[in-house]
Amino acid sequence: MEYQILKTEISDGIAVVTISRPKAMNALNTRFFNEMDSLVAEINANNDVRVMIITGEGKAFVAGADIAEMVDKGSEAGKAFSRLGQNTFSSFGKMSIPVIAAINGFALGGGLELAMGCDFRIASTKAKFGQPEVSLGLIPGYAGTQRLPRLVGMGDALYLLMTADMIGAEDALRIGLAQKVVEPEELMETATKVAGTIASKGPEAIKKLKKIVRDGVNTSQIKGEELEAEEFGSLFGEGKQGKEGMQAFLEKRKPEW
Ligand code: CO8
Repeated sequence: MEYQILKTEISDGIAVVTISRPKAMNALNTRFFNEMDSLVAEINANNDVRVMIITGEGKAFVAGADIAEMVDKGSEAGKAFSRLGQNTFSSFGKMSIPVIAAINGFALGGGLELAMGCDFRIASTKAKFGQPEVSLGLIPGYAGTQRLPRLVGMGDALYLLMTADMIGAEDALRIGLAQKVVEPEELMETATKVAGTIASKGPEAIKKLKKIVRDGVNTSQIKGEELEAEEFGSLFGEGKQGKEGMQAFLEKRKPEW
């Protein structure tokens, strides 16, 4: 597909995807979702990519769903637009590789929902977070009502959802919405460094971790522990990456994955 909104650079196993529609604060339209679905499929098929980073161009990460595109929709079309975004953001969790949001500026509405679909979030001190949908007479439609309470707890989630307050990066860090906050000029360097650290670890272990943690929170602890034991065991044995990692430690050398 020919990409107009997404710019992707791949180097050293890290794909940096920049959402680039800065005149509209990177607002999410149908074209964005089509491009992102296509890009996720391409990256899924590329075994050289070990981590994906998503960021935004200009002063916004993403300032929400495209209000101009949504305003004339009827009920069924609104529901379909909600489903479109839910599916795209869920696809980040289903990717076998980690997906990091590098939040450079406004992450509002659908933009915060996009960031919450990623595995974790690194923010610039200039980032602003919020779910302003109620100001428009709406509610979040890209799984924000479901992901926010799971990430930050019921009280902080309902506060943000009901007040539409925008919070800064330090508050986002405090409630667990961001995992790291850095100066704006250090954002991409930090995100790439974190991605590089992850990319240097056992690739199979990273993929299994993502799957077990994400599947585990949606099941019972007993089932989650069964899944963990199963996947733990699968890393042992001749030719397995766990065997190589442990052997390399004992032989005081770097593992060869
Ligand atoms: N959609 C469309 N255009 C937008 C959006 C948006 N979400 N955000 C900003 N823009 C446009 C502005 O209209 C403006 O365009 P123009 O230059 O043509 O007038 C341009 O971007 C620049 O914006 P501002 O002039 O407003 O820039 P400021 O720096 O003054 O303000 C803000 C920046 C604070 C980000 C401000 O633009 C703003 O409040 N934006 C809207 C934020 C918002 O309400 N987001 C939530 C949208 S609803 C949503 O995301 C629901 C998700 C679920 C959908 C479910 C599907 C049905």
